[in-house]
Amino acid sequence: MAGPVPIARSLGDIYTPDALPSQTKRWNELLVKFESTYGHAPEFVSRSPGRVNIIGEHIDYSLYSVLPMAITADALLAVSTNLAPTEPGTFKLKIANVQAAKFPAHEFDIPFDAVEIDATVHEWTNYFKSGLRGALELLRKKHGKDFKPKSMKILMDGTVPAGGGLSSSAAFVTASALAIMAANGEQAVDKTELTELAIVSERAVGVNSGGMDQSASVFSERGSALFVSFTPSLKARPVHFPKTNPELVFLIAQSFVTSDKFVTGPIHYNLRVVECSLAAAYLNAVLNPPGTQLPADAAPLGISLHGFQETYFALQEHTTGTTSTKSAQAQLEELIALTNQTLTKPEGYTREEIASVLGITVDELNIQFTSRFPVRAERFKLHQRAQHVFSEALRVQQFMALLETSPGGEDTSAYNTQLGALLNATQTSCREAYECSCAEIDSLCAIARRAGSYGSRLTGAGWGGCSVHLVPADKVAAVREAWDKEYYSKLVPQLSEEQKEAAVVVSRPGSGSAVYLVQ
Ligand code: NG1
Ligand code: MG
Repeated sequence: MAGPVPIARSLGDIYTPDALPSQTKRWNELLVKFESTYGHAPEFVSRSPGRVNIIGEHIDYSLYSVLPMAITADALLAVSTNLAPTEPGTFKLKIANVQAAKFPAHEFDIPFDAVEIDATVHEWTNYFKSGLRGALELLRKKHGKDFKPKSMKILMDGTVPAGGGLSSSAAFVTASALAIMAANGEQAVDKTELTELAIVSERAVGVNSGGMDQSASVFSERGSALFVSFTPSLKARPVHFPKTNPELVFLIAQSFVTSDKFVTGPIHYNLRVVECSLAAAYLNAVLNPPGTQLPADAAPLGISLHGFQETYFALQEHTTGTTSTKSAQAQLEELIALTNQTLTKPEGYTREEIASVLGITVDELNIQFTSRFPVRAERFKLHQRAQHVFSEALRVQQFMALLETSPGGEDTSAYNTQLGALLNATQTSCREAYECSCAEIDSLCAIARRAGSYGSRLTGAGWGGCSVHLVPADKVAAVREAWDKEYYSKLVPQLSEEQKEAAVVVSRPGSGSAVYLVQ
């Protein structure tokens, strides 16, 4: 799994047979467009896919393991380094997009050592620049601080819908960082290095994200999902689904509600990140001995609910002088009970209340927790957020345990139902405790379940975007029909034919990042 990003020799190395014809056409169009834009062929194409998350929602930034898989939709960057800088001490970037009307072309002269990103404006090239900034840091570490980056001409084609919960941003940032590494002569880009730099880079665009998407985008392998864990260090391993009868299929359905983290971060995504770190600090202050410090881990705000779990159980062992035999699942069950006893205010906690429990001033609290990314809230719902995170981390463990047991027997309906029940429980928790669903996603899930889905839930950040459904293969047509009748037809005339076509896809686990050398 670890090791260098593969160099693809044919598109068959990248796409599943069913996707190949349409992708071949798209790649040819990209190469032709590059030539007509820049006057010559590109040297290579860097590619990173979007992902769908199967289970483990909103827990990556609390450093709990997650189970996503890559999808066919991806970001492609065709690149050439045949370009001279014009200003001394700088390199040049020419960047264009095949969707020129939506994403206008730009030219930049960038000083060797300072990539400026204005995160206050919503500009598509910011994602490229954030990958650029991270990749250059890594290149300077490797080759010395006087490293001179190559100038580049770039043409992008992205098919992951933006704001759709399928991680268009991570696909773009990882493809960008990979393109820059390859353009600067790196023949073997290490997957872990690329992922870690993309995680940190994406935060430069204004979202305090976890590391699931970048990991899924870089590490995925065709035909399997990916189990990603973040502690003690980033690890990803392929996971296969056992053979079942009826056979299972993942369907992804768009809600067409766009949720843009860049715009709504202060009340949605970034606020949840803050609430989870505050919950960790609060539980630590109440449940651990006075003065206990949580580990400064790689979570966005430096402490995490997972860090609290580790510290809490390590201290328990220390005081009782025993070595804990508690399984991860038993620990999480205990944490759920402790959350109920400790965080008793469903209406949430004010800054003053939290600061006084932590023994710090409100100013100190603001500096530590809410200064990096702006958030807007009177009260922080620590009980609900911790409840969701611990129970979702537990569901991931339960889901993995099921995948590791054989379904057994001729008919595996009971096993399929158990898998689905965990997905349904995630949706309930996301809707009620984490408040990251929306009426449209709830409705897509209810319709799908009525038509035969075992388990239906939002995927990605939520508040709109996409949903994922575990459906028996023989019910796919019925579920599609039900959505058409009860959901999509009601959105007409807002939806174009093309959108309607793309609204529902059968998701086949695709491959991760690759560099494709153009002959
Ligand atoms: P989306 O919005 O689907 O890209 C986001 C985060 C993930 C994870 C999920 C929720 C980014 C780049 N990604 O995914 O890290 O926290 O929400 O599980 O912000
Ligand atoms: Mg994203």
